[in-house]
Amino acid sequence: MPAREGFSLSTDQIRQAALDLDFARIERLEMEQLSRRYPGLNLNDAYAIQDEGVNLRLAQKEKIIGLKMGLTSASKMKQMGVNSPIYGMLLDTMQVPDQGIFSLERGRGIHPWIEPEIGFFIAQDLRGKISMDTALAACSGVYAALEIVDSRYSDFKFSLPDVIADNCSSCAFVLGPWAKIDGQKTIKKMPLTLFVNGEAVETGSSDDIFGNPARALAELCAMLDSRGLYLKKGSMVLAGAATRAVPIEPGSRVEVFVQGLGRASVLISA
Ligand code: OOG
Ligand code: MG
Repeated sequence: MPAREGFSLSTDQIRQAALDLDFARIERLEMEQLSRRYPGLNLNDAYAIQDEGVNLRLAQKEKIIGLKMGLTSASKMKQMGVNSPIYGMLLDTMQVPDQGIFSLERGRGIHPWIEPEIGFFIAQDLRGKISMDTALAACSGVYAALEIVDSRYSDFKFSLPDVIADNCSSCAFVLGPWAKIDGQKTIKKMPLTLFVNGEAVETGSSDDIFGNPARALAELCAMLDSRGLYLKKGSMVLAGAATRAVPIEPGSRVEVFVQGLGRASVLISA
């Protein structure tokens, strides 16, 4: 069958890749990077695999509640060895309540890591190439947030198309209490700290996220626009981790504190 324009994989291969990634997630088994199986794997293939994987979960009655940006900070790009922002989907089943429990036993997590983030609630549709101010004006709230990422690939190693196909390592997330947005100053240069069992393990600033987390939001709109998509009213958005991610262990309590914004925390159970 001739390849579709812009894709190196057939629709059958895209579906099989999505099924394999979903199996790895559900069974908590690492798998080989897709780019080893398909050396020509490109970004169109990768987002198509991501879409197909999300569709598999929608068929299981899970719901899309927002999007996440990833690899928007220098610390994360360096840690993962991938230098380009990516986006993935957040599903209702991924949300853990603030101060709630993330249980490794309930079929979640192969080798999960946790990272400090800033989240937004989008109150109006956002489309196309927009400024940071336009992006912020469409948000009604902002949150201190934690994201638990868990690559389905062996040793948490991947290329850019691999990680996109894997819904950007999405696993779980926690939003702290909602805070009102009051223009740029609400989210600018806020120092933040990631604590594990009360000990500060990573420190950074909100501006480590793409220069400003609102810029990550505007970039997300531009990336969606290039695929004919837009950010829908009522979505949650995670702007990307400000610092490196750290592995999580059962029995630990992880908290992010964002100065001027608030906290979010989670207990990790076996
Ligand atoms: C990919 C997802 C990156 C972030 O906030 O940078 C991400 C990964 O690190 O596994 O969520
Ligand atoms: Mg993240």
